Amino acid sequence: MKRATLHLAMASMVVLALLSGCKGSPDDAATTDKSATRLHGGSSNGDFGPPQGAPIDAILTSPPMVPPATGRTAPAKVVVKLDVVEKEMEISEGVTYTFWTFGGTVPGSFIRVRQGDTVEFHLRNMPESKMPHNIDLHSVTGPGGGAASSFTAPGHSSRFTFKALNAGLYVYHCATAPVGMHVANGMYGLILIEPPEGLTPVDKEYYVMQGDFYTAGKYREKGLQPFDMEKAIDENPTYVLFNGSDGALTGDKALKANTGETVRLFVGNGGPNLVSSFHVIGEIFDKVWFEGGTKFQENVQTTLIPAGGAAMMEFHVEIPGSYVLVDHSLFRAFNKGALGILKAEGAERKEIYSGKEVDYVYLGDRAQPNMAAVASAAKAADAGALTQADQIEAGKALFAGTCSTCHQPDGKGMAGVFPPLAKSDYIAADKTRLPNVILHGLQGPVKVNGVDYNSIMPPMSQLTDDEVANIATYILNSWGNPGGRISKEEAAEIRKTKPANASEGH
Ligand code: HEC
Ligand SMILES: [Cu+2]
Repeated sequence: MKRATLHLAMASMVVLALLSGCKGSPDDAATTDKSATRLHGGSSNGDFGPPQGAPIDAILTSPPMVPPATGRTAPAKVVVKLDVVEKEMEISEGVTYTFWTFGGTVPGSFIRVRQGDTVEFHLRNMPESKMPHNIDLHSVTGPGGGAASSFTAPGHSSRFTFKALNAGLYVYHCATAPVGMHVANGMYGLILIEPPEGLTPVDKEYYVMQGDFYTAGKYREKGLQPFDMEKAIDENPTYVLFNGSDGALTGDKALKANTGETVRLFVGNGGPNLVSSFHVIGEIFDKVWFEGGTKFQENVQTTLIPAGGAAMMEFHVEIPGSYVLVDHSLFRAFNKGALGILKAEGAERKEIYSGKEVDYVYLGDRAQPNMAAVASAAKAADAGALTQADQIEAGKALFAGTCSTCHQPDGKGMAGVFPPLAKSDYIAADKTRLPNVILHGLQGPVKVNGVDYNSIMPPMSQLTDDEVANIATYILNSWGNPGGRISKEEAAEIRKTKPANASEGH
């Protein structure tokens, strides 16, 4: 593009700065080291002329990975080929959902180009698809963001071209009616339009995207779960997730970094309904490019990411350990799945932080390496072949997250506060007391093994009937308790009747 115009723009900004006479305002501070970015800001400054050289095939990555920097200094023609794939995947251990995806993952493939690039977009809808789909990229200047020109029936492919005039981090999503449903099924992802000078190199870059999901069954209710339109309209999600599944970023799949490194997160929010209060427990964002735009804010604890919006953030990692990514609307994090881990390795720095892992306190059951036992018990139950041993294995994993915080991993409780479950005469007197207490809680005086307690246990009615049955069966067969078994049908019956000593909550 014409250098003269650029220089003019530059000159007029200098004049403006001089005229306003302000110096060192936070606004200035935020832009000085990247002033070039601002000069290229706005779509009228983003056309650097026709593409140069041979067309380039875009490198697309699946979450949580991010394609490498374009490393280019001139505008290019970039060819993006994205496939729409409808497929059944796990939304949680033992729970599946028919996702509609861009590139076979939720969120869809990450696309990275440079401002001024001409993007030739090919959208292919797999022949196996049942629905037509299209794509609206928020980075497109033009009506519909590409939606009308990309409407693609199953087994077809469409093509359209746009010039990336504005730098920034943008959401793309399907915009086929009913749009909310296509988005709720996972049809969204991120496209980064690098500023012409590129982004400052960092050690690690990751791609994380939040979304809310609406299933007919409860949270973690096993089996293939259909979409629930009523819940979606009421904006009452069953799951709120990072990267499309409960546990997509925990256990072995946690994000990784080393101390001394700078991590950059590209975080989007597909919605369709919720706004995210994105936070990393134990870190402070050194910089946040809020709303995915050009300016950054510094020293931020929690950043708001609107539905259909994004943010870019950087932080330097000083201390090894687990950092927990959450939506700080906390019931979403701990009861609907909006939780991920960044695991940092390296040497301790006691002068900054004294140590002692807090994973467990925050994570509960997600601190477990895997919940495979829970999934295999669910499968066995479906097949009508659930054994007591399956139930005990599954119950053990669930107990670790749900009950052990108070009753302790060895079931011995805590003197004067939490009664023991180990060799409990209260449990031995009537095995149905277990599912009863789990589902309805317990309050008021209770005597266990000759010791009086008078406290409150909250009801754990968020657990499914299977889960209640498995935890109860595990406890009955552990630590000197009398043995026996609770079935999911018994749990379902007990759920319906509320005893007099139930505690508040439901
Ligand atoms: C937040 C702490 C807490 C959690 C979590 C918790 N309990 Fe309790 N539990 C208590 C307290 C406190 C009591 C005593 C209530 C009272 O004094 O009336 C209790 C009592 C009980 C009792 C009856 C007394 C006994 O020791 O036999 C059982 C059985 C029991 N809990 C099982 C469970 C199971 C199973 C879980 C996990 C699903 C669980 N609890 C989770 C705090 C907790
Ligand atoms: Cu669609």
